[in-house]
Amino acid sequence: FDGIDDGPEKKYDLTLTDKVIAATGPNALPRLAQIMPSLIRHLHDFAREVDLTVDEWTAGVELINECGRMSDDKRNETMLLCDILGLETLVDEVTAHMVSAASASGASTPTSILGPFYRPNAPLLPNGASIVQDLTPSVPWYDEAVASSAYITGRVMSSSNPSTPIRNAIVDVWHTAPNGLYEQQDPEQPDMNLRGRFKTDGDGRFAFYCLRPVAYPIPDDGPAGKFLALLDRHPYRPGHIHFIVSGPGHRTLTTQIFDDCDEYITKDSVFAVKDELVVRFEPREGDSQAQWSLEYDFSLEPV
Ligand code: MBD
Ligand code: FE
Repeated sequence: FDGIDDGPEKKYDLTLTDKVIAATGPNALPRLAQIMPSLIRHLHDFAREVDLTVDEWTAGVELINECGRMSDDKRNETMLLCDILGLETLVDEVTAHMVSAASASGASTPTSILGPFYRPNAPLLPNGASIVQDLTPSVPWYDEAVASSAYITGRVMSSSNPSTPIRNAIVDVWHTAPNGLYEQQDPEQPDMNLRGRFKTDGDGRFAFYCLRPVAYPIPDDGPAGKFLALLDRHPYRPGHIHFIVSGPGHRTLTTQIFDDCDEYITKDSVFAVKDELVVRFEPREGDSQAQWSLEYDFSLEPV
């Protein structure tokens, strides 16, 4: 942006930055000794570049403090702050780049971010079961106007050449209710609602019932949401379903799939959409349990 003509180097004394970097001792944790000079340099350059004031710096500190105060095992506000700044997606991209550079096998399913709402130990269910724990249309979290049910099946494959099915892979899945809330955000939902783990059969196949995901706003009642509003940004994510897919001898895949009909598909507030992860739900005939179906295969990297 304009207003800065002669670059930060000329305007401010750089010896402070050098001093802070040089203060690291010889017994520092090696990875920290490697990365901190860069972090310090970028932080200092940032503050110089924008002429950061004490009030602005204090506001930043307070934002991070508020995020920490609000976080517990049900809500990770600091992660949400990283997400709206694109940092979780960037770190995912950097990691994927390192992995693919080291790999000799075929293309595996792209990763996407974990997000703040994963819970381990979702119920282990038989293939063909539903992760919807109570489909009575009277439950408060079920909005009949937007809810529709879906059957999702697919195979977990190895990206080895030739590609082979992985048996006993675990497909760990979670998504929001039609009211836009994950089960742990919503006292009305049963514990572990819309979460489940499925084990693949000998053909690498899994299958389950769920709901077709809807677009929803990330929690905007906290500091991350306030910050979005100050940036004049909307809080919506396109409808998505989260997965962690793991299989013996393979790299565990954290990813999400996205509904191609969603109006937010090109404007995800946390920047997690990738083309290969965009899916189309097809109308499902002759199944009283589901109006939509989706076939989606995952491809895991051998380790
Ligand atoms: C979500 O539901 C989510 O998946 C991510 C990555 C960030 C905020 C809310
Ligand atoms: Fe999510």
